Amino acid sequence: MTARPILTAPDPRLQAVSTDVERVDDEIRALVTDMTDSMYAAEGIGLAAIQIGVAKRILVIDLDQKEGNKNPRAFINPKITWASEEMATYEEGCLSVPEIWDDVERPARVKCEYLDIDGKPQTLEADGLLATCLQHEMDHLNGVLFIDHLSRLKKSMAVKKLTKAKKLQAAG
Ligand code: K1U
Ligand code: ZN
Repeated sequence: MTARPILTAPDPRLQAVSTDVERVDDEIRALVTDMTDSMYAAEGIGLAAIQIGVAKRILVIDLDQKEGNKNPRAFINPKITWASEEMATYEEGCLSVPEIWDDVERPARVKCEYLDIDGKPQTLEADGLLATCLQHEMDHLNGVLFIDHLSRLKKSMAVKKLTKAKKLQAAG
């Protein structure tokens, strides 16, 4: 299918709160394929629909992409139903926040309910990088970026860097 361009911050569309998918049909499955292609083209391990400008509650994740394998998973209307009190810190990056990486602390384990690509309800208990990636992508569905979890100073430095990069890009 098609790898679509990925929105980068600061773009107001990334702050949108995405809405639930009403029916998992062929149109949604085609969107999931485009999302997966876009994630692979950008060499990411996750992507939320809003990152390609579609405000629907869909995310794709493939942790095996790091090793060059393909094992994509789609999560439609995902909900975190439980989060551990134990926290874990990972250095996070984001395809919509290019060239910025920083430590973010989040619950170490989560339980998640979602619809799969066939519209069937599924549950998943995740830990490690999968738990972090799920929470990072779920944040996108609520208009939140990982830099929103950083200190005010670190976030404003990141926004300045991103704004400058966009200006340079626009100047050609
Ligand atoms: O933009 C995104 O939401 C995807 C993001 C997911 C993520 C990464 C790290 C921690 C939490 C969430 C990325 O995929 S950034 C690129 C990346 O992590 C990566 C790419 C190639 C090899 C290894 C890592
Ligand atoms: Zn991201």
